Amino acid sequence: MSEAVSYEVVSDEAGDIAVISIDNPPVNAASHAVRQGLADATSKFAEGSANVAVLVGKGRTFIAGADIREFGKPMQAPGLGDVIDAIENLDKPVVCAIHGTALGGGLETALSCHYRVAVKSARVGLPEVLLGLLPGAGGTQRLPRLTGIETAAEIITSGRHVPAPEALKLGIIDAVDDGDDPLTAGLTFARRVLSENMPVRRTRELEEKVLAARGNQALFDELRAGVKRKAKGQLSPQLCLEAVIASAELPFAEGLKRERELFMELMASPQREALIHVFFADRQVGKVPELETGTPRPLDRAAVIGGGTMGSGITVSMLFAGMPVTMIERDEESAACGRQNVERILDDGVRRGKFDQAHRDRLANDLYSVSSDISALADADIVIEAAFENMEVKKDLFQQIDQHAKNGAVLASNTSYLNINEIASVTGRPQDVLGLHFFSPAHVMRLLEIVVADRTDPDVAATGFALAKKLKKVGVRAGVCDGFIGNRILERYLSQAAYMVEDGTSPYDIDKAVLSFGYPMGPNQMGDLAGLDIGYANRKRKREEGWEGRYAADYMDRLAELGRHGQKTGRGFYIYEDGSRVGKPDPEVLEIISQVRSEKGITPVALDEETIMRRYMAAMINEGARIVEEGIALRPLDVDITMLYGYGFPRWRGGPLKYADMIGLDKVLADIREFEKDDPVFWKPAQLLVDLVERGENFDSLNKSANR
Ligand code: 3H9
Repeated sequence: MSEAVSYEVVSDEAGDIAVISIDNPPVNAASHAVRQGLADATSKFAEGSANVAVLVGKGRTFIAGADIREFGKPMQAPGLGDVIDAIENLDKPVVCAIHGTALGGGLETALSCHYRVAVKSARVGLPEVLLGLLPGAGGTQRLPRLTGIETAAEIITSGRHVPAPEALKLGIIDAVDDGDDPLTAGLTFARRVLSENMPVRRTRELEEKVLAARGNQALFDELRAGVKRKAKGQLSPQLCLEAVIASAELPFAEGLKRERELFMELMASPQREALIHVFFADRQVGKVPELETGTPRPLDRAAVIGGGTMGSGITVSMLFAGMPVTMIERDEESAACGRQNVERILDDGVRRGKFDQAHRDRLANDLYSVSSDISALADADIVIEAAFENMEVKKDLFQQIDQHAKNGAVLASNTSYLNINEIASVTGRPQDVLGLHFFSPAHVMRLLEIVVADRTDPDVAATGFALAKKLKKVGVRAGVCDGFIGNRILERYLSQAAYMVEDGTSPYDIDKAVLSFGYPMGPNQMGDLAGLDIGYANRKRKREEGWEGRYAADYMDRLAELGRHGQKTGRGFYIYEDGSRVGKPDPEVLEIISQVRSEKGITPVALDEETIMRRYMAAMINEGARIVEEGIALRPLDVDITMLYGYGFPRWRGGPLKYADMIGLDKVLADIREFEKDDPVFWKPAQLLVDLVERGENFDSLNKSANR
């Protein structure tokens, strides 16, 4: 028996009960040792005296799935499918006792047992789709036999975790135990099996629900259309559904074969590689040096300065986390506006059914208060300034905050571009200052850039990460520079998009290319949503500050000057009729752009979709590389996570630097060198990119060496 699985027999009044325990911390993943141990335990039980077995996990969870770290390496026998078959084929019943989570291969193992009991807090699911895979050990064939194909399709294509009480209703498990000890729950159920002489019940033999759907093409087509709509270019949801449909259309053994073929297809796909990169990057991004040396400070009360869009969104995200927040505005009128903004978001939550009126009132009245007196921040553990994006305004506010904040309070600025060192320098406590860059709408968007300035104390940085966790956000560590990680990269690819338009490509073709790459919207649609007047104001500021480089936004200035500010004015790059959020292309915009081109003497050359994306991505990757090279991002994976959670980069492409690795850094560099011939200022290759190509390494080698 392997060390990861133990086998013992408990003699009970009801008879002998075998207990098979899995012990493979942290999450009992079904790695080789577990599979071997289960295979051995199954044989032992088959030959032994016990009449029933309980399969249970030790530690915090039942099996959380196959061991993802083994993917891509040669598979060591026995495979999980073989172990699962052996359990199901037994002639004596096995009861699976679930706590924590039974996910992926974990639930598949549970489905091969003859009965399933779970503690109340347990959750089950087949989340392989989120890794670009499908359940490859019989899950797509067994789950529909318990729930019917529509429910199985929903669970498998979404990957959601199903809470135990719902799993009971859906027929996935047989009982929910009131206690919290899975072994006790399993033994209680096993005694029932013995006393009631409950038979071996094999999931694969339960045919009724799948036969009910056999040949129902209309249902299959409807399911296919639904999945295609949601999948947006992602392959795994579509193949998950095909495997589920096979459970209705084919006998069990053939269905399993079909599942295996589709599983192998996904295993070989770049989407699987990208999504597994994201799975590990999600878990690595929070591992930063300050969390090793620093200790988070308390986060019991917060103050937010500013009640505009950002201030109210930040306030609401803290209210959602149960934190009392005092919002501070400069006068009574602005304070009233701030309250209105917060209440509008809360009311919207009630309207959408996210919470009820009583909860809304508790957040608005008990946890939230607003004041026009800055000294009201005196008892806050953390103060977040979310005022107008202007250095002088911020410096003035930080001087005032410094006067009133209590000792040890964390002082944060929600600036999206400005220098945190400069802001910190006006206080007598620069060690307590950091940047917390939220993304709009702040109560929805999951990204939080945690900007660690030169003198930020590790405890303060650690508090930023603790806040991210509390708000259920993804904290990414960033260094100080104009735009930090995300906006600095954004500026580069938006500029590139503007250059392409000025040189002859239609803005609508750019949006189309970016959409078909997998983004939810293109850069010009995004401009319309954000407001073209905002970019216009920023460009004005930059020009006043002596901005250099090729200027390609004349046509955008022209649009803004014509009052085409985007969705809010019904016209921007697109026309929005009758308040619609879906814009239509406007020939007048193409006219304006072509006018600007001829004034500048540009002979337009329109690029095809592939070239558009090569340029767009190369701009993003080159700047990402520079950001890593300068230490603004700790690792390439921090750049990936930033672009995934804050800027709509398609998750199944892994983030820009993983994408670069997958197409090959030598190819990206060759593209940049080619573009450099026409525009050497914009396209200077990042030194890190050049070095990695020379060394035959890639961004992931840097991730790995940083995480060692
Ligand atoms: C599958 O099953 C395929 C089969 O259908 C077919 C086979 C033929 N493997 O998330 P946490 C690590 S595909 C290896 O921070 P939590 C994780 O990296 C699998 N490692 O904890 C982390 O390591 P570190 C389908 C894994 O409490 C540590 O465990 N299953 C695996 O917040 C703690 O993880 C899934 O997709 C794994 N399967 O959440 C479930 N899982 O400390 C994936 C975790 O070094 N797992 N690790 O950073 C999860 O969703 C969450 O981990 C879970 C716990 C909810 C279980």
